[in-house]
Amino acid sequence: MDLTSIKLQLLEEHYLLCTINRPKALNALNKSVFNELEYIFSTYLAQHPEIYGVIITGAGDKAFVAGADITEFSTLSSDQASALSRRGQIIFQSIEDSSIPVIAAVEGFALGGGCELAMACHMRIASTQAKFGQPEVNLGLIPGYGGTQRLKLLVGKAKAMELLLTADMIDGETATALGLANHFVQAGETVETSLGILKKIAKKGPNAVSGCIECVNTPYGNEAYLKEAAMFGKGMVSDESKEGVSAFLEKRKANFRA
Ligand code: CO8
Repeated sequence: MDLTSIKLQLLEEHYLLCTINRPKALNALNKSVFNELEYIFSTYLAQHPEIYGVIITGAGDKAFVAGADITEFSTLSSDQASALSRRGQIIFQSIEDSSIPVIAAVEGFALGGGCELAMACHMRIASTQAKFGQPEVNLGLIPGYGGTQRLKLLVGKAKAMELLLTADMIDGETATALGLANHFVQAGETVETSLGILKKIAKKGPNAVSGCIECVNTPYGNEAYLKEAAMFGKGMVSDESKEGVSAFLEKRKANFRA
């Protein structure tokens, strides 16, 4: 697939930098961006096992992503809007369910669908330029790409309610204090910080990493505990854990990707 709205760049051979590349529209999520995100997370990554982790960022210095593309809204029927919302939810779910880690490097605005995209990633790195918010109520709308659910999980019900109802924008430092972002860094340093985290994770057991992602993503409850126990058992007899345990006993570093 020829990509026109997302730029792909391989960093240090194993890390995919995906740059949403519509800076004139503050990287707003139009149909083309969604088609390309769908392709990357459903097809491209499956064809490239040499990729150990993904960073999503926005082109230019003004925005990560300033939301869904509002210019596509005016002609939508109710059914079409619901269908687009559901499609976006499914594509974002494929990011959240990715078996390799995905980090959002947020410089500038992460608003509406942009904040929702960042929240679908496994972690978020915010710079001094970052601004997060769910401004949909300003448009007489609600979030449609999972924002009401993921924001509540990340910052708790009370703060999520406040951010959703007031449409207040918060800076990167506040987002980090609330748990919406993992780290707060200087402007221009989010990709480098994300890469450092991905490189650290790449040294761990890849199946253990994907197992953690899957278990954390399973809604709290008995089913999640059962899944954790089953995956723990499977892991115990895997080559990966044999290497990890042997390395510990032999006082050497584990090499999971030999
Ligand atoms: N969609 C389309 N174009 C946008 C968007 C957007 N979300 N955000 C900014 N742009 C465009 C502007 O129209 C402008 O274009 P032009 O130069 O052609 O006039 C350009 O980007 C630069 O923007 P501004 O001139 O407005 O820049 P400012 O620095 O003055 O303001 C803001 C920056 C505060 C980010 C401002 O642009 C803004 O408020 N943008 C809209 C933010 C917003 O409301 N986002 C939420 C959108 S709704 C959503 O995401 C719902 C998701 C669920 C959808 C469900 C399925 C349909």
